[in-house]
Amino acid sequence: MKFDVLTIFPEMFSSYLRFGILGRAIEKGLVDVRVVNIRDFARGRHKTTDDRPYGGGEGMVMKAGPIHRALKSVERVNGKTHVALLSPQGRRLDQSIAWELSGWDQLILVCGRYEGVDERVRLTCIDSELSIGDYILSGGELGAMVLMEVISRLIPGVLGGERSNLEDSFEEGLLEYPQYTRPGVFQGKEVPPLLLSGDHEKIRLWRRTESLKRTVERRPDLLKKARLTPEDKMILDSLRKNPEGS
Ligand code: 4GY
Repeated sequence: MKFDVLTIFPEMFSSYLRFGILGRAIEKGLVDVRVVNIRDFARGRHKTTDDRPYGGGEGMVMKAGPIHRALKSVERVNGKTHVALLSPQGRRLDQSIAWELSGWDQLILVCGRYEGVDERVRLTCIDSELSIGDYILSGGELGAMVLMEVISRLIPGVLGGERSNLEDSFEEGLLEYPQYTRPGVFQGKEVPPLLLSGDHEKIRLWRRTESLKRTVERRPDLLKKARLTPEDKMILDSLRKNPEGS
């Protein structure tokens, strides 16, 4: 997967991209990220990338020309390229949209700032508008980082073989079960003794029950789309009778 990010703040990406799973994926060549400074395509003595809004009002609008020229400068890979603008007006990202986007060979991510980008950029250069959530950021950069991370994790080889995405219960539309590590007692709270029993079938069933319990309590909306097994349905039935889930 190739990502090209267009931004007026390219330095925001340099440290983030060096660390963690995404950093390693780049090192391994599984993911390629190029960051393009929109200002390099601005004109005039002041290299301005923004201007006052037609019709008046607060703030500034990103000019169409620099973004358009920056986009033209991006080399298109052999394959399918998709150009996305990060904005709260976009289609809201979730795990299934991430899977869909992972099918492209190249994603060009345009990061806006100020009050937004000139509408004609969206009309002439943008294939889709994407939002990472219903809140307002100061720019699209954090959205681009979230998107690159979420999509990279879906690429084969990016997560170590021992931890595939498919065992992630979130991938099935459920919340994760609680995790414990040493010490066995912390602030008077014990690790559930079952986890020390060595009975792997009992542990699997307990974890699945905890996942389902949490999802029912915190995110019942997720259950509608979740991929539930016959066993899950039995667990949910018994939780309805006994919500503590003994
Ligand atoms: N939410 N999801 C988001 C955002 C900031 C003005 C356009 C979001 O993706 N991006 O809030 N972006 C705005 C700021 C210009 C981007």
